[in-house]
Amino acid sequence: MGLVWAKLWKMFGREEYKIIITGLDNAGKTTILYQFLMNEVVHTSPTIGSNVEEVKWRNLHFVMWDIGGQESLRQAWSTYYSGTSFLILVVDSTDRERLTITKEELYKMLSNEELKGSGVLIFANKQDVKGSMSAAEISQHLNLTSIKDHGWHVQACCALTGEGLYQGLEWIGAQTKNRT
Ligand code: G3D
Repeated sequence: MGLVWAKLWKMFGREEYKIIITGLDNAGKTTILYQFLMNEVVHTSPTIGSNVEEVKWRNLHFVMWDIGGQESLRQAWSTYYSGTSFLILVVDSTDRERLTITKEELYKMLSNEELKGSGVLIFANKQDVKGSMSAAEISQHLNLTSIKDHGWHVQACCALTGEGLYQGLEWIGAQTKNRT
């Protein structure tokens, strides 16, 4: 992963990027974040709310939290949206039952003015589990083709092995190039 990051570092250039990592609890967000940051010294900001974690690595600023199940805190989350370049939505591809909640939350976020212009990367995680939904299935359930006002990309991955994660970040890297 160190090499991966060296490549990404070049890809992202010198500009600062804020990346929100979100998804339901148990989707694999923490595993993904720590796969990205493995072997790297990172600066973790003190947690502001009990469900929000912030990590800074070079010019990347990650904000991570769970969506769903925490209605009372949800209003405060939009305060973290400001200045977000990319939204990473992590989906547990084995969790068919809660995909509807994920969908609702995704569209709620996309309709937020502060996230206007942010690119959306959807990780279809846990592809190693037999019977999990494919990236295409998740894309269909989430009706991603209806999203016209945000760039989006769906990527199959397995956070445990790291498979697919780099391809997802490559898409983000390419998007940053398109913007400049
Ligand atoms: P969260 O931060 O979104 O809540 P976590 O999710 O990163 O804590 O992961 C929740 C559980 O899913 C963890 O298992 C983790 O190991 C597992 N997990 C994450 N990614 C994958 C994956 O790609 N494949 C499989 N099979 N499991 C994954 P535990 O048992 O520690 O709760």
